[in-house]
Amino acid sequence: MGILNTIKSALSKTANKVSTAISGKKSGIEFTEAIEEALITADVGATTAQQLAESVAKAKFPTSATEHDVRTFLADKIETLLAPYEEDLFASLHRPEIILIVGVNGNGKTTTIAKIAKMFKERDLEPLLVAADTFRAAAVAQLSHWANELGVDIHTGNEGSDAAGLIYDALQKAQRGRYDVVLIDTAGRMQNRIDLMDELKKIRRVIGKIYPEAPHKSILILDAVTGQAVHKQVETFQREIKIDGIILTKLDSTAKGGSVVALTQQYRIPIFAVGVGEAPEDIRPFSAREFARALFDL
Ligand SMILES: Nc1nc2c(ncn2[C@@H]2O[C@H](COP(=O)(O)OP(=O)(O)OP(=O)(O)O)[C@@H](O)[C@H]2O)c(=O)[nH]1
Ligand SMILES: [Mg+2]
Repeated sequence: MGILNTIKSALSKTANKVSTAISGKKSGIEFTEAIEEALITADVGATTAQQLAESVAKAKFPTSATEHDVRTFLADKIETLLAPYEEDLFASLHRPEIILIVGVNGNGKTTTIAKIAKMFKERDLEPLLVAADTFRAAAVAQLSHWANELGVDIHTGNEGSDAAGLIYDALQKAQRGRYDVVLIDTAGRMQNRIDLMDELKKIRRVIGKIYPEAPHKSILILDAVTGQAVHKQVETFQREIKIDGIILTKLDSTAKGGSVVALTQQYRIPIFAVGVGEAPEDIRPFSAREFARALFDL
């Protein structure tokens, strides 16, 4: 499946909602309200939904306008909103590029590391995976499985060992090695666990001791299925540790794909990529145009 089609099928649940709203007549208060409601259900955020519905009303579509015309109009508007937040995972890489992956339990951190590692490998850049989720033995096994599958190196420690210490060792190994990118997996943590947030701060400090400018990217992994609750997660992680951007996972299993729009507009946070399935190849760099068009099934 081509890139565009993957995003389209990932966003089809969201697109269906919007299409249904537009399928009736093309003017009047009911029409604009239906559009606003569909956009709110897709989680683009109340403010954006209202603005977009208003701009549709202002555009005064003639009765001859097709559903396709309206969808194209909305997609163009959303593309403009999203464009400033397209962020390239491969822009201005350091050697090695140190990437720290953080987020709430089960959001897709470990899976996303496998996906990112695969993308780097495909560019002939060698990754080192760091299994710094020392809370669960299964977490190390999970990342080891992917390392094996992808044929890349992994640094592991003992269950229950200090994550920051393990990362320190891994980075020393990276300094001696031939790695282009170091991908650090961390334990899932709820945004309200202050002790775990402090651990992340410690991890950042330790990384900075070996590579003063690192982590070069701290990426927050968000689960699109979570809907509105992702806002709290962005707020907390942004406040507690510096976040350079997000990767939104599980777009394939939700009708709330519009949350990307709300997140960018509210927090001005860049998007590196989106996850569209469970396999290592199920990731796509974030493209405002592709995303906006898929959101309206174009
Ligand atoms: N459908 C779908 N499933 C995904 C995606 N990304 C991850 N998953 C699944 O979500 C579940 C959790 O993924 P993990 O990568 O283990 O999440 P995690 O953040 O590392 O979880 P913890 O380490 O427990 O905090 C797994 O079953 C993954 O296969 C995605 O883009 N789409
Ligand atoms: Mg994990």
